Amino acid sequence: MEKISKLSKSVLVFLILISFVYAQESPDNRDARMEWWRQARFGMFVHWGLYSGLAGTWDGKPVGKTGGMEWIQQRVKVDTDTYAKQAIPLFKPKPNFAVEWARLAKEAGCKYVVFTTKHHEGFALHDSKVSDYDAGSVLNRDLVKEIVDALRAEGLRVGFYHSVIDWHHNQYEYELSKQLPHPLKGKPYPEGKRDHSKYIEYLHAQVRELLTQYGKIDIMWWDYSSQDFQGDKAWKATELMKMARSLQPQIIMNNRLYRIPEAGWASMGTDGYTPRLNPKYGDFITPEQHIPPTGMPGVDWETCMTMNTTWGYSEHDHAWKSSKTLIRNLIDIASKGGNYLLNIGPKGDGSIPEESIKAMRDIGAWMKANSESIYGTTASPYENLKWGRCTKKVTDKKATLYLHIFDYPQDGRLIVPGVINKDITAYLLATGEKLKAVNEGNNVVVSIPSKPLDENATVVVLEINGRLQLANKP
Ligand code: FHN
Repeated sequence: MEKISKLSKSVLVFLILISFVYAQESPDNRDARMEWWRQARFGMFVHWGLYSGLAGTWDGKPVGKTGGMEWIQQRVKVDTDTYAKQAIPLFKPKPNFAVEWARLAKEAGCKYVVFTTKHHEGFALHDSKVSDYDAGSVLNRDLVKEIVDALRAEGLRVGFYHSVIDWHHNQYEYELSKQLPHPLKGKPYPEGKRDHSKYIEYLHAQVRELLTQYGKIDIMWWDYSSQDFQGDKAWKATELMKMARSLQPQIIMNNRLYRIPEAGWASMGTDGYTPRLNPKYGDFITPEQHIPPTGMPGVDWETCMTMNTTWGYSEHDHAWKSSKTLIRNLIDIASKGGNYLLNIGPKGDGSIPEESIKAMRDIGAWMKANSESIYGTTASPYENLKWGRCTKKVTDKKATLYLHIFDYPQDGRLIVPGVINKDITAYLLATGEKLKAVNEGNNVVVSIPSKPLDENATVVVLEINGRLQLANKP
């Protein structure tokens, strides 16, 4: 048998490897990869960078009371040198800041944390070999490593938010897009001309650093593209995603390298999503500051949301959502089959605003008693319910409905519409207290205590032996 030369053998191995990595992922393999994320339902978002130390203040004056203060450089329209001179002295991460983040996320019941490795300002939180605008060069610290280690110590999954927009890089051709923001837009390039392909090389090099130096990364949260600047033209997106998958085969990525309908986008609005997603453009769509009115069967989605009105810390923004609102958002989103990525914006030293700590602890207290009605559930069988929301777990032997009561029926009768099964039991999730449940026509009526157990949401469990049978269900 003719001897195969050493060279052709290694070429053969390489081709097999590449074809394996790039082979279309089967739906079953994709489901297996997405499983933990779909079960998780709840994650913590963290926006933290040089903007955090500025805290919404520039030259001693508030830049604004609402809106994203992580955009402060864009709002005051200054170049990076001017911006960094004011921002860097105020960015002083204290020791063990990340341990506080991880413990709070755990206490709140989050299963994953997505944090900014680099936001639009372009300052990298890791120790980058391809930049001197990074934590390694400026602080002699690798903040990404500190955060990743803290998250793993609490058993949390690790997600990198990475901005493809970069206001600092001197080859980033901001005039190529009318829709993406840049502090210098409208002004000529300070260096005369730029070569965006050099920026793309830099972008890919930093992503490679992030996906090779910090162990297993679970999520890549790209941010963001516009209709006039996206995909391969803007970021060599196909190559970037292929690289990410080859370095981290189990990684889950969002849809924000693109802004086309096939990637789940209908407009430039952050609520401008459309319920469709070709897996080649990402694994989940990303409604922002917005909960879709109904579920999106067959599409993985995650609503990301601030607790006040800014992603990055602002000392002037006091428009905090109540804990009840945040808890009900989590329930509402889970009842529609989505995930909730709730944001905190730590200060320049890494400490978390008191209001965010309280909110996360309130959520954690509710989750301590009721998380079974969130984790691992699927969307409600109902379009809507007068008194609240429903999540469900279905096996081949039984269906469990988790009935989250927002508007507590004063007559003590919780009407569960359309359930015609007879073999049913009901109880309060938090205490296990059994409740009377009877069939009345095509409904089940559960007798509930006169007062809500939990003002945020009292959860009644309705266990149905056998297959769930709903009247008028097609
Ligand atoms: O411009 C960013 C914004 O600062 C923030 O990071 C959000 C979070 O999803 N994403 C972009 C706006 O859609």
